[in-house]
Amino acid sequence: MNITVKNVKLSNWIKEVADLCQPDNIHICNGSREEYDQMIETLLKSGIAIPLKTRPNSFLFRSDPSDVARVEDRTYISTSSKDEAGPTNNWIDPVELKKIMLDLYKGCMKGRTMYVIPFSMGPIGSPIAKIGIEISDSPYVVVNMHIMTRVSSRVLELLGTDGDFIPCLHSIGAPLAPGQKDSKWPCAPIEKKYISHFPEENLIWSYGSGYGGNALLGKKCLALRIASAMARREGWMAEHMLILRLTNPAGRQFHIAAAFPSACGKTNLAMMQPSIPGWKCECIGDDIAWMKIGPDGRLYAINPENGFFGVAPGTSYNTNPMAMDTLKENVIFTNCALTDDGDVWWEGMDGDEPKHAIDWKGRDWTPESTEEAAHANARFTAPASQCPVICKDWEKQEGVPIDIFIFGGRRTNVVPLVYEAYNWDHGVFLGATAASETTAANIGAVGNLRRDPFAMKPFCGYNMGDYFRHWIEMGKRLGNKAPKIFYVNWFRKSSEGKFLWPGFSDNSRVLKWICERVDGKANAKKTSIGLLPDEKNIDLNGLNISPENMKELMNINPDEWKAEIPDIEKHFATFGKRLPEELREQLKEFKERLR
Ligand code: GTP
Ligand code: SPV
Ligand code: MN
Repeated sequence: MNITVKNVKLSNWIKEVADLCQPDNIHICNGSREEYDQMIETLLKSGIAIPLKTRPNSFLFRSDPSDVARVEDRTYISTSSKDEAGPTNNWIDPVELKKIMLDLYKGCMKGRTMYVIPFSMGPIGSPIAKIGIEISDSPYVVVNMHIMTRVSSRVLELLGTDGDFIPCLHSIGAPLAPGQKDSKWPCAPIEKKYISHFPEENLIWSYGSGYGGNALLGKKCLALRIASAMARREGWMAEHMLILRLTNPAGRQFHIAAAFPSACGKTNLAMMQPSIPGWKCECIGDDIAWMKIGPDGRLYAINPENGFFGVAPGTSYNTNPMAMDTLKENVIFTNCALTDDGDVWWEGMDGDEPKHAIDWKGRDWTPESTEEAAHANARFTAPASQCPVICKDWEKQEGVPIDIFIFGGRRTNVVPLVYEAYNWDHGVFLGATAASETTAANIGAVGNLRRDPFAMKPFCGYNMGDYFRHWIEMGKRLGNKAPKIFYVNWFRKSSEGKFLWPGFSDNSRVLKWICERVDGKANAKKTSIGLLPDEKNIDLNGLNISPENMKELMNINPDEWKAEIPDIEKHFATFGKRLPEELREQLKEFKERLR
């Protein structure tokens, strides 16, 4: 195969991978509309993509039932010493892991085309953007990368002959023998899946899965795991955070970055339309924030992505109208149900359930069916530019100045609707001890409470103890310009198992209190866990919520919090000497306040 690319490192790498994986063809992607259309055409012909009648240029894909989410158990941070990866990551020695994976990669692209995808995380050419090249044998990955990142031949031009990039090697791990019929969603069995990161050499190797964060390597692999390790070396931050701009009735802008674990409400909050009059919310990003200290000493955030890979179930005009309006055209849907009139459907969509549909496994479905029509981790891939409330500054090179950090998660009980950290170090303590119930965004049990510090447990590319230290140090550098830190929980339930808080657009009521705190206009009371609003401080105008519910939402039960302590101690102990002294001190003070 005669492939010419100017960049020496890239040209050598392409040759090396081709020799190893032995594809039938090589295709260098240019990111054009024609290329996208052509790929879709091929996917349609083979019956892998299903065209939707009601949404122009939109298609449904169904994955293999074994390949429906990220695989944290098969995700590795491969540093030369285990200690560098830390207690929250899976680790295999890089030499050993590479040996295992080289064996798997050998001939793995036989019968397939190898796509070389040049992409930029962040606007092309921006000083904070990072260039990646993904090599993949999945056309589904190519079309998704087109939406989620900036794929362009301009990226190759920018690289020149000697520019550097992050190599991201991906194979679905399903070579085809001559004449062998392909399956609709080829992938490798779970024990052969590896999502591997070599942060010491900025390298990503993924094998065996075609789904989401396992395969679209610009997202979690590059923009979080590799980027977080780079960020710590270089003094910036790569976080699992949405970014939004909230404007109050007086016209003052607040920029908020919020970290919630997977499937815990980032996309919804990022596009939220306030239910309180006069407040305006605009979306800058829904999943990842890269932040640097600017010349004025404040922290500036950019969204390195180009699209949304959002959770479909639960998305409706009622809950997230701006997402629904984003999904009218040019969308890839994965593992949603197909209605008889050729549209997608999922649980929680507006209106009545369809009387009949084809479920995500391709079987007939009716409301009487015992299984869900759409998989709980069914997703949409849509261009960010299509969001009606995308902020005009969302691609601004210097980013937006962050005023507020919010941490949170899914807690059925214990954790109140909102509280404020006493100071930066206390805020870092709240982030470091955050716990949340697991969701369908990862393969594994759902609803299990686990510590998910800063919503980064699955995404931190180095020792989490050092990551805590990095947060402490960023606070020192930011000084009085540091964002204020808050903690929220939209998911507290009553004893009958119903959500106590309406959530969604009404979360604006909580954000309003947060902004007023930052503005020095709202009161708060000191409690053992942090600063809580007085009940009358949360604007409940026009909201039909009982005083009992509000009371329960704000309730702090000291016994329940005391019961958290042993688990926090156990969690902290896993970091040994790497746990910053400041956090040990915070835990001590917390225990004293609880006494
Ligand atoms: P990832 O893309 O996996 O990182 O998820 P995410 O954090 O962006 O979560 P997303 O906004 O997609 O929400 C996940 C699920 O939680 C959806 O089913 C939402 O409908 C639901 N959800 C989001 N916000 C709220 C809320 O305020 N209240 C309630 N009850 N549910 C919510
Ligand atoms: C998440 O799980 O946090 C996601 C989806 O945003 S994935 O891209 O699969 O990681
Ligand atoms: Mn996410």
